[in-house]
Amino acid sequence: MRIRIGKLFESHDTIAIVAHRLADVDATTSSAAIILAAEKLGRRDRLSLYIPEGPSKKAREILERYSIRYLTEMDELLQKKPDLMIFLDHSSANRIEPRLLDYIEHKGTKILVIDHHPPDARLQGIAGDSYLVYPNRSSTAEIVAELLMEEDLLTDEEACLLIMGVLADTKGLQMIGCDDLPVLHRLCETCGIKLSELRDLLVKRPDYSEIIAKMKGARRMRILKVGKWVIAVTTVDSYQSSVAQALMSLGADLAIAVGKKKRSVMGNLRSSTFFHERTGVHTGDLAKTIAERLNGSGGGHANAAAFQVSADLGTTIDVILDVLREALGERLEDVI
Ligand SMILES: [Mn+2]
Repeated sequence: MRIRIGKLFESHDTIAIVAHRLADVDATTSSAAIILAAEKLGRRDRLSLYIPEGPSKKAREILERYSIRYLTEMDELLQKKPDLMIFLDHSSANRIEPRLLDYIEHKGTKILVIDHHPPDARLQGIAGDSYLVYPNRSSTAEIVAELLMEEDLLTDEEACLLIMGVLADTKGLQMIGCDDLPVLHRLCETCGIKLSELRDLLVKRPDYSEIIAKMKGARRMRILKVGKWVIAVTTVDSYQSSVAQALMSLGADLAIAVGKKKRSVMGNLRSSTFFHERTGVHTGDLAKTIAERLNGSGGGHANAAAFQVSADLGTTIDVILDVLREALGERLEDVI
């Protein structure tokens, strides 16, 4: 489907851009660039931006820098009676609130999906042919960039914003693909600010409490050896996910951080791709098994997973060690 942003502004009275909940930098910069382009066409007052639960921290800073306001309450959005809703970076209809989906279906509101994730069947059904999805692109920002370029709406302001979207979704270009390069090149030329400077804007200093949690996690770490694999297990009451990640950066093949939260124990697991490929151990399966044995819930991906159980810390760690022993089929040795 051929979509022209300028035409959309002309043919709709009120347009709502809908980012996913807790919008990340990609979703936010994509939205902001469309809003700034609308401003140049004198149509900014027709556009509103809706971010359920508000944007993530970094994304909020970006919106503040560009003085872009956003709505966080669905009722405020519906009061504006948008006749077009543009969904950015959603990937799945599950990320859209059910009440909003009902509203769209009931009112027959037109929608447009712009995304780099392949849409699920439901989202595709809702969008009909009104979606612009390029799964070979690493960010939604690039797709928005192309839309704006086609109509000469891309100035340095939008270009710099959209580069931040690309940087965020490619881990600072580590995950960039060949298909992304031509757009990135044009964005870069138009923006005129060095990529390294834009990348610095996205780096956030962790909170003091997060830094301390990581340090404590390292201090309390138990180091286990299974054959040639190194497993780190530690206890911290908060930031288990960042702590497990920090232990991975120290060199663990598998890292587990657990801690008490009210009456339950939360745990986070991380492993390297190499460990998963060689051992077949899937952290999501480990988390699920641990949870099953301790009346909790758990699961996740091959290299990152989490669980929450109703047990004390000591019992949880014993179960973790049992589950690891079974999964690896070998004795765990403490490294002192
Ligand atoms: Mn994205």
